Amino acid sequence: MNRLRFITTGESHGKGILSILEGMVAGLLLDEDMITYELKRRQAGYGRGGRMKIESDTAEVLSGVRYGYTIGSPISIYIQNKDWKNWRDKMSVNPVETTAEPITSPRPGHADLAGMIKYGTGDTRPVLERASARETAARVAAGAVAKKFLEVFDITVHSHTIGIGKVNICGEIDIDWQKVENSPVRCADDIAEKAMITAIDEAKAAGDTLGGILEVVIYGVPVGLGSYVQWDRRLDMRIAGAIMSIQAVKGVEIGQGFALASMMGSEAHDIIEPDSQNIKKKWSRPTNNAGGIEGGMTNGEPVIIRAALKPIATLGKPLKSIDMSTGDTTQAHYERSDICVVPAAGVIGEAMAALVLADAMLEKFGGDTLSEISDNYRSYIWNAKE
Ligand code: EPS
Repeated sequence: MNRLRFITTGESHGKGILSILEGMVAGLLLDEDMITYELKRRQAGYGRGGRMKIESDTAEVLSGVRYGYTIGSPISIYIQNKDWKNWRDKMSVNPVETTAEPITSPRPGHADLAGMIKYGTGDTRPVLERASARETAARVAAGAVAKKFLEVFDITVHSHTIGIGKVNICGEIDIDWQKVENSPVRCADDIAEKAMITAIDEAKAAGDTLGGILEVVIYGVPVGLGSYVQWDRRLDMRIAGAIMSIQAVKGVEIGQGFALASMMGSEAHDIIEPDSQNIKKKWSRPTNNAGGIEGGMTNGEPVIIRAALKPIATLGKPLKSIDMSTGDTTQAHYERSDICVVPAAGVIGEAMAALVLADAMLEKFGGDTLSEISDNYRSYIWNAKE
């Protein structure tokens, strides 16, 4: 990212996780409850394991905010791991007399195997603790700040579930975002929702797991964020990288993505029509196959991002693996896990997309205070109308 930077720290069963976001303007209204609200959204979702009954993620802002407003310095947000009390010995920072048995049978599809070799651990525990999607709570915390910032410019970020396993929503549906928020699988299609829940129940009963597809939709994005002038300024590349970095994501599309490959040019591209009714701009686009991005820049249409998640790598009926200490065939390691995390991944996708868009807004409109960037934004929008 060019103007914003953020990193996360923490292990899944350590004391807690921390997010540090730097580059946010001063003067943004922000409090802990706003961030906690997003954390709760990430924790919900049908298909989660026992861990979510233990955790009740709450944001504690350690720095960067005073009297309810950002002050321009790094914003650090701490989220306590309630489960830590059960892991004090296994995850002790200080040396202990009796260390935990090493876990030596890597799970296919997980970071276990490569991580053990790369970091020379001889044990998957240190690997899985950080590779865990628990880390995404810290991303959502940083993303909550980015979402709050975007809201000032009437940019809103949503997500919904398009598919879980083999169940997909039927074609184009008018998305009722409130309904999505109330759905246990974050799906606005009633029929698909029921089938998704059944699919999760069946996977659980079979000791198996499920992936799926989520979609992030962003409204109110101004024309011209990102640029075509250099590969690393292209906004679609920046969005794709950020979304791909989410644990278990194996594919990312913008707009119609892969489906565009089999269309004729005449059906793929979104025609431009005059629009005299629209006071903000002179044109309209009856379709949005491009997903709001053309030439690496936003084109003023909603930005639409899809991500495909592979099924969780921890299976109740573990897959074949080897014991890395002996080389003998064995079963992969199993410990408590989720069955399906597609609904949660939607909220994480929102956070990552919001961070990239906030960065692109800061890059385009600059400034160190909210009023400075707002002035620049207004002047651009005003001039673009002429
Ligand atoms: C995860 C395994 C499960 C998930 C966890 C990610 O945790 P545990 O091993 O404690 O049962 O619930 O996700 C979270 C804790 C979370 O907050 O999303 C894994 O192995 O990646």
